[in-house]
Amino acid sequence: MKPDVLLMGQFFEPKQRELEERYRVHRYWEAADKAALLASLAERCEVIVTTGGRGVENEVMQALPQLRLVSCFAVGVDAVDVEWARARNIAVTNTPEVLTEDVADMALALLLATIRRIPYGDRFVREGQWLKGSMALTSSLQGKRVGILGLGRIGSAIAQRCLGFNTVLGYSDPFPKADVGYEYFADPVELATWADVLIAACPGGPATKGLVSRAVLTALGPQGVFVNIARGSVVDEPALTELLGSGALGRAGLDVFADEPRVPSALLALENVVLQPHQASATVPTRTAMGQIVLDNVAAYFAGKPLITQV
Ligand code: 8YV
Repeated sequence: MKPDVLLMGQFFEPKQRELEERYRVHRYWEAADKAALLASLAERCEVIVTTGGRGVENEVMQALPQLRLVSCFAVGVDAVDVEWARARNIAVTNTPEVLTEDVADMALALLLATIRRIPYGDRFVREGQWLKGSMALTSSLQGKRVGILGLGRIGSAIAQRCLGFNTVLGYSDPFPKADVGYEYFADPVELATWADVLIAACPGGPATKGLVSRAVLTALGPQGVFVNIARGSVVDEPALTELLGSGALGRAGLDVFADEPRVPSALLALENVVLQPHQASATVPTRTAMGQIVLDNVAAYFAGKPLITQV
């Protein structure tokens, strides 16, 4: 009989289909009686598959005493209590590396779209405003001081791209990197004071919750640009919205939000924001590769082999 897998939420359809062909997959979100589903699986379900946005509650993991693996379709596993799972001999895997380049591309796309007002220019043409005159001049990315919050794989890839725009790089990270020539700032407020542009590329979770605080955003200032491709949780979203609305912060390019897919109406109303629906890794090749890693981790587990990407 096929092994049982509890699936917490939908992921890349072709790879979800493969999962459902190989295993006896139970769709948690479709269960009319979720407690009954968990009770029926308690003695035999060893694997959960989930996504970065859905995660899995500790109560669900607790209800499955045989659980040994949570395979997460995401590099960010902040929606899974990894320490709680680890303490109960439950491995958690993610999908690193394969999404780095697309996420870094989205950071630069958002940055350029925000600084050069690309969406506004598109509307300007479509709405016939060009017939009445030229669009206002914008700022330029060239020569700007770019501060990166979190110089991990994605932050480093973003930095590489920024160098191509003749920018000057600075960063803040819990761990200074000996092998980079960028200016280091231990304090995000100091980084924001120095920078023209601040890009959040740090992991989500309790350690970075509200890291981009009102003080950081205020330090970035009225000409400052904030880009977030990390997690909505890393920024004080109400402060961000207020400061953008008052002009105390210049512009923002946002791919992630505190309560996805819901975005505060006050943020939606602002013209100095470019918004994306958490699209950074959402390309066919990257989502295919992420889905394959999810499947490979599940297959490795059931084959008694080492996991591919345990966090
Ligand atoms: C995920 C992401 O696809 O990898 C991550 O951490 O944020 C995305 O690439 C998303 O979280 C899926 O829910």
